[in-house]
Amino acid sequence: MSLYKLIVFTGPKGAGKSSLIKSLFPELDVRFEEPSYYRDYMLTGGLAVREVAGRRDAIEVIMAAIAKWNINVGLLVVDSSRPLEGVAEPRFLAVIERAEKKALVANKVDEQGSQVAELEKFALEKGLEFFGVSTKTGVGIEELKKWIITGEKTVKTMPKPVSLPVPKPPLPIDLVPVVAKKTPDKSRLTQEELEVLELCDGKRSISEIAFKTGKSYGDVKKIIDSLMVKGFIETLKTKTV
Ligand SMILES: Nc1nc2c(ncn2[C@@H]2O[C@H](COP(=O)(O)OP(=O)(O)OP(=O)(O)O)[C@@H](O)[C@H]2O)c(=O)[nH]1
Ligand SMILES: [Mg+2]
Repeated sequence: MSLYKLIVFTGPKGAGKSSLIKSLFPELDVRFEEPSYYRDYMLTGGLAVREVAGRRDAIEVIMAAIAKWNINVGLLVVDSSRPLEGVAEPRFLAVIERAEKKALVANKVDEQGSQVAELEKFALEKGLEFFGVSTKTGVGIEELKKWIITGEKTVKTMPKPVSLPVPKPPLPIDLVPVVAKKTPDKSRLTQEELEVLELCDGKRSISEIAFKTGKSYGDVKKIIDSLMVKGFIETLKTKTV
């Protein structure tokens, strides 16, 4: 076993691993050229940061020794502006598999067309915590740091994708959210999400929920999307109006 408890950063080349290390731990003298295999930075308190090279050959070599790594936190860092395919390859998941705490970090949420919702859904499926961040704007960095250090998460925020149009009802069709048979713990939902979830009875449409809550259709749709990602809403039925 390694002497230090490791905070491991893995993920495809150019995802922003080095930038993220620098944003989280500005005191470190971070190098930006890709490591041959991995590069360590010492923190206080018996912790060390380890950046793993994203190349396939490097990860193959690393996997032979990984059983000896004492991984406290495993972070799969991905560029959220790139297609999901190729981002979450099994080799990256294997690197953090044995970590005590693991998370998918969607970096570059400042970029156009950032695929935050898809990545959050993927994280949920794989049992990973999820963080949307930008090392460029600083969004989400403090929340991620808090979780790394304390294991606690502040209010769950979904960074808004840049300039995606607010969905409008495909008139004359309205959508009816159907609550999942088995729902996760509601304690992590926001007040707004709880309010909307309460009104989902399998009959009420999004327009009707919007009317009841005084919110716009687009706002309710966004809340419903978030509830879907979190596993509370199973599907959306269409209803002709
Ligand atoms: N727009 C944007 N660009 C970013 C962000 N974070 C990093 N970058 C850019 O992404 C590129 C790669 O960043 P690095 O931090 O070197 O990524 P890396 O994963 O360490 O790369 P390798 O070690 O070469 O695999 C650089 O040009 C960064 O400036 C971000 O939040 N937003
Ligand atoms: Mg790097």
